[in-house]
Amino acid sequence: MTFAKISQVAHYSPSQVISNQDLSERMDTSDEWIASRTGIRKRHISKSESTSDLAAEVARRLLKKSGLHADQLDFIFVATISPDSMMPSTAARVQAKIGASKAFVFDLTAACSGFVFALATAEKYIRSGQYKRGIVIGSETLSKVIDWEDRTTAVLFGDGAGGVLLEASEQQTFLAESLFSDGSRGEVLQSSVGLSSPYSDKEEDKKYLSMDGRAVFDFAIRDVAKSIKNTLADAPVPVEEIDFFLLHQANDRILDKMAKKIGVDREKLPANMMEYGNTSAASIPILLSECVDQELIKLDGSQTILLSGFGGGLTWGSLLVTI
Ligand code: 4VN
Repeated sequence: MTFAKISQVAHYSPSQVISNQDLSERMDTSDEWIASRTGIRKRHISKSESTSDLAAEVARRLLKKSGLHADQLDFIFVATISPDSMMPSTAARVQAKIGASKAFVFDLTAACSGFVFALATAEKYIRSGQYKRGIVIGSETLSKVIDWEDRTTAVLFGDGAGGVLLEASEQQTFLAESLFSDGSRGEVLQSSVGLSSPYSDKEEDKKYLSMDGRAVFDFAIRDVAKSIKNTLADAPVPVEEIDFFLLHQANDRILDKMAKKIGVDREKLPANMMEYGNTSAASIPILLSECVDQELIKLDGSQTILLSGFGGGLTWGSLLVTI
């Protein structure tokens, strides 16, 4: 039997940092308001790099750390809701930038669950036995889809990218998976492609990302917390033996509530939204890579972690993996 394992992690974020204080000079908000309600203190915002530039840097870092050449990759999947273009895909741009000539590549759109959905997808390709090695990246330049006049959303989001190298393994490391979507509630969090035709009588799409914060908040603490609880109840590993719960970095108060609801110590839910804001599909792999940099996570096969994404679509899902 062939299984898949996460063998390397990396992240990259643009160097320009915008603080809450900086934002308060542009819109009616304050560091106190943003930090106390969300935990966010700053965010990295790209000056000139695109989503594929950030993702390509993550790919280069993954290759460097693992001593591999780009032509040894069988696939590249990029999860994003802020692609450079619809065609070519962001993944195709990454392929060209790093010279991964043997890979097949595509983007996957599942908002803040994108990385978890893409990793679950990649794991199946490897487990099929047909592909040995690939990279899965979450990358976003949300700064380009945000309405910088709207203080209810502009303060929440940021740019960045993270990813993993996934390789064939004899050991089973993906222990549990549960993925969900509810398109009927999709409008509570939307970002359009913004195109129209002179022959269409359809109302023009909203230009920017918009969110019904209350509805998304309730969804997170109700539906997502419940699904994580169910996943844990069915998992082959007792909750106490799970080392870390890496949840989508949307809001620190939500992480407090989730920890209580799922019955785990808040110390087991690391957070970095204070530094990056909400980077949608990139938030979980950036957090994972930072945990490895800080040696909380060792990449030696000795730990078990839960990855859980939730957001636009609506989409939500969790993966329990040995790492
Ligand atoms: C998951 C969540 C959020 C989210 C929802 C609401 C929210 C983040 C509303 C109340 C406001 C503070 C901010 Cl839970 C977003 C995504 C999208 O990635 C996913 N913040 N807030 C307040 O007034 O306190």
